[in-house]
Amino acid sequence: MSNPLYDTLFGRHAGKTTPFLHLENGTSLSHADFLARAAQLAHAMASLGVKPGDRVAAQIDKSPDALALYAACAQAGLVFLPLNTGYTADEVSYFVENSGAALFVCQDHRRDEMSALAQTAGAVLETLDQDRGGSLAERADRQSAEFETVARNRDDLAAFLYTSGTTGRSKGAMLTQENLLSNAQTLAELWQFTAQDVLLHALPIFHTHGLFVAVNVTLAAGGSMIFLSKFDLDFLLENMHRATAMMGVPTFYTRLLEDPRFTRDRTQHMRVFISGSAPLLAETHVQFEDRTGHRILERYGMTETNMNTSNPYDGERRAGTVGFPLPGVELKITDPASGDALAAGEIGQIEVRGPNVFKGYWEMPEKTAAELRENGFFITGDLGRIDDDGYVSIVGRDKDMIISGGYNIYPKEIELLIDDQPGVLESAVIGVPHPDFGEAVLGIVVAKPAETPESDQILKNISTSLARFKQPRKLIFVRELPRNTMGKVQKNLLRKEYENYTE
Ligand code: MLC
Ligand code: AMP
Repeated sequence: MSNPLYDTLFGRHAGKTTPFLHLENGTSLSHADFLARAAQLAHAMASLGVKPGDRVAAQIDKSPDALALYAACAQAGLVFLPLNTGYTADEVSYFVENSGAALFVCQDHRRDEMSALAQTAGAVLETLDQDRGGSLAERADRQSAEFETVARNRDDLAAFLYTSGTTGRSKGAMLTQENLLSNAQTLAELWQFTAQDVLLHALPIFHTHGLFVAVNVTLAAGGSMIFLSKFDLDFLLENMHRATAMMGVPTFYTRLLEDPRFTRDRTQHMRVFISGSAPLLAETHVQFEDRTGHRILERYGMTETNMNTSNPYDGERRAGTVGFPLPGVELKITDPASGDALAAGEIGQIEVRGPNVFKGYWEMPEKTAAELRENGFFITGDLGRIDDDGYVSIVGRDKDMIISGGYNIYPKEIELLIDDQPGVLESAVIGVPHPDFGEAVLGIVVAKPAETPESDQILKNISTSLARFKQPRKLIFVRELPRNTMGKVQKNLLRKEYENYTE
């Protein structure tokens, strides 16, 4: 009986007493101890009646136990559904309910806040905290450290990741074992990861980048990770000499560059710095090389597809591009209107096909059909071009989306909430340049005639429904929104008008 994802990423490290996770407190956890914990968590979930194929939603802090929960889901044949810890209960209730999760694991201090939504959704509620705290951890402590791996096929679902949409409703992207495994193996080989690698892991583990790229690639190669609970500049600087590789969003690299302590000496032990999730400015690329001698390796991916392209490990890492399609991944540029492939050099929508591309959106056949063609090509919503040498560049987005510090924010979701506020006629939410996060969220609001809604009150009202990172930094009141002849709000004009807006 086999379970390709578990066997390949986790099971084959059974019995290894070498460190897998180097923790902030100076201790480390071996592969064997990590797997024993995963087995205990798998038993704990089974004892709660969770069965193979069930979804397990988890909104928990980053910790060895949080990662072991992912391994436990793989071993028990459960579909892992990690959630951003910044989400409010309002946001979480949709995910738990929509996914039909059998189990919802939350932070211990939020148990009361989450109990009603778990009950409404019919999910068992358990808690998990750092340092092996919480009800699920306590239950796991009493279990056997060996669990019989549940048989799975490569085509079985391994994870759901929710991604918001331009209509404001989040969609559950269904990822199979094959999606995750093929991508991890391809990337590990391409980026030449080995068992000697030590990855500086400062990303959250509730998104593709931190979990399926950083963790899976390390596991596929048998390496280890310096596992930070969150991004911590001082810790990164002090510990970089122990690492060989780092993965981060562009904000990680701009923050490092802003610090004079970040010197060539500190990066001597490093083999590779990888960036993705948001555009890396060519200027950052150049500054980084000037300071350290390293050329950042930029790659491009998304929730629905894992990684699609990467700059080469050996060969020219070209600033401002995301490199070549990964082995096994087809990428073409098409005309958004006709769907026909465009010639090299022309700008159009990026479409991708390969073993990395997801199964579709959970219980949303129309949305799946609109974005995932019958021939297997997925319409990414990104606009790009391929140059004569085959390098892919992303030049914009066909979808209305803001990327702030690597987090995706869909304006529609915020506009719907603002428009609902007393005294508001309508609104447009845009991304404006931000020195740290790349883009920041700005709300442009039109009041109803003769009404004067208060900016602070609106922001306060929407804060209960919206994660902090999605909340507009400011609201600007205008008499009307610019519209084209079709009546569509011209966000490009608003972005231009407020491009120099600073907080
Ligand atoms: C935190 N804040 C943000 C923010 N992160 N605001 C906007 N955008 C963000 N990304 C806000 C907090 O709400 C808080 O607000 C204040 O900033 C400080 O919070 P913090 O927790 O101290 O922030 P910090 O730890 O510095 O976080 C910044 C960050 C983090 C860049 C380290 O956002 C991060 O880890 N980003 C990575 C995102 C990621 O993994 N993306 C991958 C998606 S997968 P206030 O007002 O309360 O002080 C994907 C596919 C692919 O896209 O290709 O990879
Ligand atoms: P997500 O929906 O969180 O998976 O985010 C995926 C989106 O992030 C992609 O569709 C792109 O718009 C963007 N993205 C990821 N990597 C890059 C990159 N290297 N350069 C520019 N945009 C990127």
